[in-house]
Amino acid sequence: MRLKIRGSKAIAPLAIILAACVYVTVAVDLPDAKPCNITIDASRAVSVEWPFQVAIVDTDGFRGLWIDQGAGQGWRGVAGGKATYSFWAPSTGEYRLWVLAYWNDACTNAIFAQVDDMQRVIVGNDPVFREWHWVRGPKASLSKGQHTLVLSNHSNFLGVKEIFLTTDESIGPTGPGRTTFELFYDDFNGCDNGNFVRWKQACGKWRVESAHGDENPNQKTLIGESDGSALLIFDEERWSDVLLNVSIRWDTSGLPDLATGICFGLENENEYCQLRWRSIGSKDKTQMELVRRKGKKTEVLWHGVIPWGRGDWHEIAIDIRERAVRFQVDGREPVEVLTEEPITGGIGLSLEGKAESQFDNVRVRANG
Ligand SMILES: [Ca+2]
Repeated sequence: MRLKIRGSKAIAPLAIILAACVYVTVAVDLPDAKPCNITIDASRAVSVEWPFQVAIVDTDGFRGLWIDQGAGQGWRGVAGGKATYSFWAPSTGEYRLWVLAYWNDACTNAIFAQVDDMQRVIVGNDPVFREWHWVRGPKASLSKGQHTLVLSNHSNFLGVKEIFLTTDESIGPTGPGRTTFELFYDDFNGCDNGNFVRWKQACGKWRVESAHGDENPNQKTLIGESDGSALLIFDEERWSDVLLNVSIRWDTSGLPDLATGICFGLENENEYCQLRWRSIGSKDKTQMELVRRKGKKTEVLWHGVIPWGRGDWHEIAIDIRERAVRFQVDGREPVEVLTEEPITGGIGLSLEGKAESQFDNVRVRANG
């Protein structure tokens, strides 16, 4: 296994930092304040199982890991395949994983990653296509010593050139390729006729439809339908300190007590924070509320009446900090609410009453 320090000019100073890391951890074996970086050449796997292969993956002749188009998607159980890497962590600490990746399209933009016996997670689902770029993965708590990373087949028609682990959250990888802080993205246009199987349908009816008829049949949106309540959740990951964006089209002119909402800090289908828009029988206004739900208890943390065109798409931005939520509708003046309890968890989309609502472009990005 070859580990290299990125960039020849950086070798001397980084080698000094590395040496410092090793010295301190030998002495006390505690996390080191100085950053430690590990770069793994994706073409240097200990073992590679088809449909992964080591191939020349770009026009500069750079070798990397590759899965051919049509080889089979792992998430559907069509094909397996994995690449196993062994690497040395020079210091005990929390390491952020980054992957220098190439995705062809929205159907082929993710890979599974597993460090040691930790939970396997999805890396990717970002909307950068046909361009090498750095994708931010999860954190791994590593002790000083030898570790194993397994990349396995989630989608096909993709490549990986490098893997980078760092204890420094303030930096992304250097070197070629843009950096994306996308953690999750779904525009519902995707593959397999609007695949949204990553979401869980807790209740209500959910479907993906073309939003613009024959004009643009490839542009699809998610439609939620409720006969009392509807909830769609994504709880594979627990997020905090993130920016959540969602586009919503919701008719507010119906009966009072109809509502649609965006959930975050979701523990389970009965426990979450929610930004929701209640119908007040108006064609151009809605009652917006920030609530925290715990079982049957609903606590309203903030409320206000805001302008809302019933036939328009509205852009919602929710900045989720550890004990604060800052939200913004259509780029207008943001509202900030402090919370007593920390906010960490999955996300969701919801409806209340006999109602229908449209959602699109759900995006989660790391803050900073
Ligand atoms: Ca869409």
